[in-house]
This record gives sequence, C-alpha cells and structure tokens, in this order.
Amino acid sequence: MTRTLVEKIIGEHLVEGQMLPGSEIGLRIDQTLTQDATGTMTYLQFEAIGMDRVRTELSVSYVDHNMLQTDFRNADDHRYLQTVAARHGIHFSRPGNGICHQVHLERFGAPGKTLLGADSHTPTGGGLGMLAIGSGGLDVAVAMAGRPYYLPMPEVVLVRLLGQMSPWVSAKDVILELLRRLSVKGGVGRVFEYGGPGIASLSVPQRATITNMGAELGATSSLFPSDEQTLLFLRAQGREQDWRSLAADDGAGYAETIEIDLSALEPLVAVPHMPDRVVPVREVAGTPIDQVCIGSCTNSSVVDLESVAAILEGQVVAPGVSLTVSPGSRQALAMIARSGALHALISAGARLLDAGCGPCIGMGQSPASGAASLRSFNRNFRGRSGTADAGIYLASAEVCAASAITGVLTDPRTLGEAPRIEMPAAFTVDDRLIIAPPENNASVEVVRGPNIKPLPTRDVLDDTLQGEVLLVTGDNITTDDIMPAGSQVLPFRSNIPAMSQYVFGTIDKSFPERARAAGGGFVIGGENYGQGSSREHAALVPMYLGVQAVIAKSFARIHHANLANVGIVPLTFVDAADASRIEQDDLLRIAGLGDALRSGRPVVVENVTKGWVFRARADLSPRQIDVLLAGGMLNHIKINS
Ligand code: MIC
Ligand code: SF4
Repeated sequence: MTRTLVEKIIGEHLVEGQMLPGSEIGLRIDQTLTQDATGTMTYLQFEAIGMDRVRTELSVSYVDHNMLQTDFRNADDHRYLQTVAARHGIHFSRPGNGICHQVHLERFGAPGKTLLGADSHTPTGGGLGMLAIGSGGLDVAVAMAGRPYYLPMPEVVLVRLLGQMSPWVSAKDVILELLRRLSVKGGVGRVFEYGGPGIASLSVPQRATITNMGAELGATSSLFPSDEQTLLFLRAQGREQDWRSLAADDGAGYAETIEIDLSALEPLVAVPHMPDRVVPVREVAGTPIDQVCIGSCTNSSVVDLESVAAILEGQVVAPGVSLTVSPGSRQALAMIARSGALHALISAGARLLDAGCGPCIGMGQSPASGAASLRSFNRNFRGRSGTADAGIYLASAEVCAASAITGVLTDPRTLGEAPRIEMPAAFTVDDRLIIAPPENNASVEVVRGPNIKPLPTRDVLDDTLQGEVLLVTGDNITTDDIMPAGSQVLPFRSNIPAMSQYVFGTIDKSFPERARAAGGGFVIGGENYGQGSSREHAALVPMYLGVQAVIAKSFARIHHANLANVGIVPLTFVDAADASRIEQDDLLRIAGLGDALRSGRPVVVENVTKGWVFRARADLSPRQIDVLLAGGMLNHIKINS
C-alpha cells in the first residue's frame, strides 16, 4: 500500500483508531513544548494529574512571550516554570534563549517524530519532516503524562512546488500565496504535505517559514519530506545523528493536490486585518509606513536577519519609521553579532529587542494611533498589536527591510540586485541556556509566587443547560478577540480570576460583568469561531465565568478541542441560517443533554424567549463526550484513575 508522509508518521505513532479522515485517532507523542504564556497553566494541570516525571522522550519549557517584567508577575512565572521543569524532568530554555519554535527547530526537532506544543505555531517543526501539532495546554499536560493525543484524522493535501523562486521572492510569499488562495479557514481538518521538484531548492529555515504560517490556514499541521536539505541543516546544527530519510511513497493518494509555480510568485503582503487578505506588494506600494518589525517565529532565523542586514547596510531607516528587530534565537543573535550583520542593523537605526516574541503578541512596541505597521510576522488581527486602530501588514523580511529604508511599502525588486544569503554550513551551537532536568528530581522545590493562582475547577455537567445569550459574534472570531493578549493581560495567564475581567474585551467590554450577573450563559458564534492561537484561556476563562455552551456555524480545530476539555459544550448549527434569528439576552434551554450527545443525534435547543427550537450538532467523539459530561478533562482523569 502506498502512503503519504503524514500516514507514515501517524502509522508509526498510532495507538488508537483508524486513519480514516474525520474519525478520531490517538497518537503517541515523542516530544512536547510549551512557552511561558501557555506553560504555567499546562504545568499546573500536569501537577494536578499527579505524575512524578514526564513520560515523553523530550519535553521542553520555553520562556519567550512574557518577557517584559513591568512588575513581579512575569518573573514569578518564569521562576515557577524553571522549578516545575526541574521537578518533573523537563528541559528549561531560559529567557533570552529565543522563541520556542525557532529554538526547537534548531536544537531538538527531528524527522519522523511527533511533537505536541502548547502553541498554534508548533507546526514550524514540520520544516524538518516531523509531525508537529499545536494544541491547548491541557492536551500537552496529558501527553507529558504518557497518554495519547487525540485528534480527528486529517485529510492530507499535497502542495506541489514547481520551479524556483526569483530574486527578492521568499518562502513567506509561498505561504501568503496559499493563504490568498485558500483563506484562513482553508486548512481546517487538513495537513499540508509539501512535495514536487521545487522543494529541493528550499532550505530548512525557508521550509519552516512555510510550515509555521500554515497555522494561519487553520491547518492541523504542515510538513516537508526529510531529504538532503534536512541533512544539511541538522549537520550544520551538529545533529546529523537525528537525520533519517523520509518521504511519501510514489503514487500515494491525496485528498487534493495544489500546485504552486515558485518562478511565477512575486513579493506579496497581507493587508489589515486578516492574514488571508493578500495582494501583490506592487499594488499597495507607496502606502506610508510608521513602524517596521522584523522577527517572530515566522521570519527570525539567522538567514532572515543576515538578509535584512545586507539590505540595510550603509542605509538609515526613514525618518517616519521605527524599526525593531527581534531575533528568533540566541543562536541567530550570536551569529549576526559575530558576522557583523548586527552592526549593519544598529547603524541603520534598528531597535534591537530581546530574542523572543515581543511586538508579535503586543509585548511592547505597540504602534502609534492609526499607524501602519509592516511586520515579518504571521498574524495581523485587529488590536493584537496593542493599538486598536493600527493597521498591520504582513510580508517577508526583505519587503520589511526595503520599506524601512523608503518609509513606504516597497516592492524590493525596485531596489536592484537582491542579496544572496545562503544557510550557514555550521551554526554556532551553545546550549548553555537550556537547563537539563536533574536525575534526582523528587527533592526539587517548586517555587510559586503570588501570581500563581490555583486552577479553576468545575462540577460535572448538568443534564439541562439553561441561560441567556451573552454575546452574538460574527465570522472568524479569533482567540485574540475572546481572550486578548498584550503586555497588560499576559501577566495574568496563571491567574484566571484576574484574567476574567478582560474576556471578549475587544468586542464588548461589558461581557465579564454581564456574565457574572447572569451566572453564565451561552455564546453564539459565526464561521471558524476561535481561529488563531491555541490559548486555552479562551476556553478556561469563559468556563470560569459560567459559559455553558458555544453554538457556532463552525469552529477552529484547537479551540473546539479546548472547549470540550474544559467542559463547555461546542455545538454547530445544523441550519446556519438559525444563527441570525438569535439575539443577545434570548433565554436558551437544552434539556436531556447527556442522552442527546450519546445518541449522536442533533441536540434540540429551545429559544425560550422567542418560542422556537433549532437543532445543533456536537461533532465530538465518544471519548470527548465522556470528557465533556464529566465537566472537562481533569475531572475525567480523576474519575477514571
Ligand atoms: C500567538 O501567536 O497568538 C501565541 C501567543 O503564540 C499563542 C499562544 C498564546 O496565546 O499563549 C498561539 O499561537 O498559540
Ligand atoms: Fe510568539 Fe508570535 Fe510566534 Fe506566537 S506567533 S509564538 S507570539 S512569535
């Protein structure tokens, strides 16, 4: 039987279920990663499971998001993360060592492995031929405990790359082109497997840009075969022993094949406020730009930074532009420091930030009122930068560098000859900021500062759900809309009561107060509800405020799983037109929930206020229904252990 690359890796890790698209499968997870903004909850949950040491081959805790320390909170969290890692057999990557996805790619990722990460951009690792998937923190905690990770078997789509990119065209343009064609929900339930003759010319850092931003398609993952390029990268990282050759069989069957001719691509840009609003740069060239930010897990490798430095060499940033550079890793920063590229950046007027997420998650560097900010990042949702009326544009590092000089959106092809930057033959390897856990972990004391609050808990689900509609939303609501990030809110990631005052803050500031007064209720969503980040806080906090069910036209994969994991019922309208008949404050009732869910029949929802009923489907596996009815995963584990 011929198999796709995805089927091969899943086949090697399948512990439950069958590889039939849409049906639930359980996978053995080899590696996990967390970052600090999702990690505190993940490790509190791991502690609640009550296991001494992780059962994975490798688990790594990174600190990269909550890097501004404006008070004790983030520093408290870092200390908790460091000590809880040592206590339970987890590697700890210290603040300053870089962004989880970039560092994991450099130092730990390996072809053929499974990686589960509490961050939606975990598929970055697919650039190395591994199956890397983002999930909520609770799923990562469960995987660290050695239990399978469950997900619907994805459809596998082949993206055949042909030809070679022209000068000034970059890997970012490949993924922007896919977003242009498929939209932010075009990847839901699918894995994108790259192949075709065009992949041979793409280095691992370029591949990782593409697999990273596959998250913006809503895809379960994206990956490349493991080939000569993979070997070159691993050798250059001093990890040749991690290489194995891995590719799909000839004639493997795919749900769909998409072709992209690399030689026909041109520099592209996503305009505000969605990553799929993609147009050629030349069409919007001349748009004045106030800020340029280079970095994020999409485009912050040493290759990107060297290329930016080559463009900025001898130039100075335009007077109206503030340029920031946040290296993806300490390795990348150390290498540009040694090569002299850092000097070119600083001389040009770049403001150098920590090796971390920084402006990507609104951790500082919020643009001015109404500003246009051009970023080499992956998300441009409204308000995510910390400035509600700023417009964020997403493009390659090269487009960013060119525009920083001119002060307007610039097609870099107008600058003349493109710099030719090759991936280094040897990276500078220095793992001293990665602390390996001690053999004897039992005596390690876990330090909890006052910012670490206990996990919120809840009871088993009632058989009748009744409550007011607290909010009716439109399509493509992101988890940034549900649970905003930014420098003000992120320090509360381990303090759910404090965080709850910000829920739905960008949509309706009165939500928390109304939810409290009503004792909880329902949320009505549109298409692709909960797209974007993996943050389970977008489920945990509504649960804490008493939200019982979210009824939407469709859901993003990770958020759908997170809702069930915390005991909020995710339901999908059978007839999407019913959504427009529901208004805020309507009283809804679902009776006989348990039987309805177990029977597999649609759930009948009564709109008590308006006197009509509608039907909604629960697209949940029998396992998820048990988890849900128990009031979430932690209750379920307790009941069954
Ligand atoms: C993001 O890019 O939105 C984040 C911040 O990395 C999130 C995780 C989080 O909210 O902590 C993600 O992508 O999952
Ligand atoms: Fe960090 Fe941004 Fe990447 Fe999220 S998308 S991990 S915030 S750099």
